[in-house]
Amino acid sequence: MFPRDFAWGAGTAAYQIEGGWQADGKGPSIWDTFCHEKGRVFGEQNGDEACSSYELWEKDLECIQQLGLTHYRLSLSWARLLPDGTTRHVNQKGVQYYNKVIDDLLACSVSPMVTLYHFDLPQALQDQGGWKSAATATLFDSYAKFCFQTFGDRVKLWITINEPYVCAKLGHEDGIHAPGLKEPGTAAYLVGHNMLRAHAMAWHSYNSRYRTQQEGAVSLAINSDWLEPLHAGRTEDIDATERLLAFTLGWFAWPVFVTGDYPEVMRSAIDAQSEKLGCGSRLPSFSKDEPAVLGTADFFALNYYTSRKVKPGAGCGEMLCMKSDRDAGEVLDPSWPVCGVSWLAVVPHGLRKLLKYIKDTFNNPAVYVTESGFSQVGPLQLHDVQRAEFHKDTILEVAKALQDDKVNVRGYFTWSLLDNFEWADGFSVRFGLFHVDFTDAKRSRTVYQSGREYAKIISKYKCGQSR
Ligand code: PNW
Repeated sequence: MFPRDFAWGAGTAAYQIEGGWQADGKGPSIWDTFCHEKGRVFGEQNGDEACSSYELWEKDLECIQQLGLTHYRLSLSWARLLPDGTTRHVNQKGVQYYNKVIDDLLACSVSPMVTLYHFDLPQALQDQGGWKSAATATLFDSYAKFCFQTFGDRVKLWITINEPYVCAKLGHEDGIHAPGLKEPGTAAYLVGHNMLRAHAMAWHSYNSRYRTQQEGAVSLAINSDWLEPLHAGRTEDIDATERLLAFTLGWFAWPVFVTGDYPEVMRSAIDAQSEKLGCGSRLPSFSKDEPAVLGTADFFALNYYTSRKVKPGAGCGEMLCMKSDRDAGEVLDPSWPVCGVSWLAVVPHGLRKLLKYIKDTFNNPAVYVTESGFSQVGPLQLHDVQRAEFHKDTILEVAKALQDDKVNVRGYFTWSLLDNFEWADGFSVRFGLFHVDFTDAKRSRTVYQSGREYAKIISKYKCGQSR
């Protein structure tokens, strides 16, 4: 059912697991700052220590081996490597840490997939305007080149930026993620634009300087729900679905995979609303003098969690905000069970549909599912049968996408290897295949039933039944 070289992975992100927020010369990031402000995160929690993976990497490696993963997705902390965000000062302790992680993985025949940016901008760069500033894209490119140069002899799968949509919207429109800015209808479009520019510059740097020697692949990870009209035959619902898709997946995938520019539906909706409000268009344009954004992905990296039904409305009226621009309301189908966090309806078959859509819309790219997960809240259940079922069902949908729809799926990464710091939800939401005891100084890791089941699936398909 699965090709011999299919990637069986699990993922984590630096801020969510590492801790050691001030260890060995690391600079502060926007998540350090955000969590240390009152009222930002559930229970005033923070990632100061998290899973202590900066100290306990060997324990993570044991978990990875226990699952039999072929791939491990991790992110690098920009501020651990470059404390002030620039290459003027390199923190060698940070370089040593990631060198060890990468070398240990390879020694165990596990391939690293490395994300350069998973939400944690160095605070020093936020102080100069952060992602709203065009200069941050150039500094990201320098950081990316530094990483390709330092680790690219061994890392062959790169993600530049994880979920630019979440960074832009949750961080700059809603203010519920770092840097906690609430500038509806304006900042998120600017941030998304600079992230696309940053990604494109880094891809071009890899392409022209490192690709021939290192022979790796570079992309950005795009999160998307599967969306369907609330009423299949109703024009308004179909149009609303198209708009919402343009404002989420399309926002980042259209420029990179289709036209080099934002979806027409997105631009015209923003322009129309801008005219009503009497302000200029708030969606920036790509400059012809800069490296093209079209064609800057060697594969499609998809983070999939859930599905939605869509109808018009749910804006904030005449107010300036993204919701008014996109004029689309999301509805949960009552037949979909919700697991843990309120936004996560369990819809494995949505992934198959989304994969088919990606194949048809983006010219049949190689696809990695770089995140897929199921959360647990409330009392700890190590025997997490539902999560085990979820991964089994979801992997079955990937198999159908491969076999029946001929989607070029190359890998599946569960989110997450470990229970970790779940952003604004702190430690109250658990996504791990291993439970982490945050009351224990040793942060002991215990496999969940879902981890055992995932290991069984991997051992059944790995190297075994090739196509
Ligand atoms: C992703 N939402 O983020 C991230 O890549 C992970 O770091 C995170 O742990 C995982 O999903 C689970 O949440 C999201 O509120 C954060 O819709 C928030 C949302 C979606 C994705």
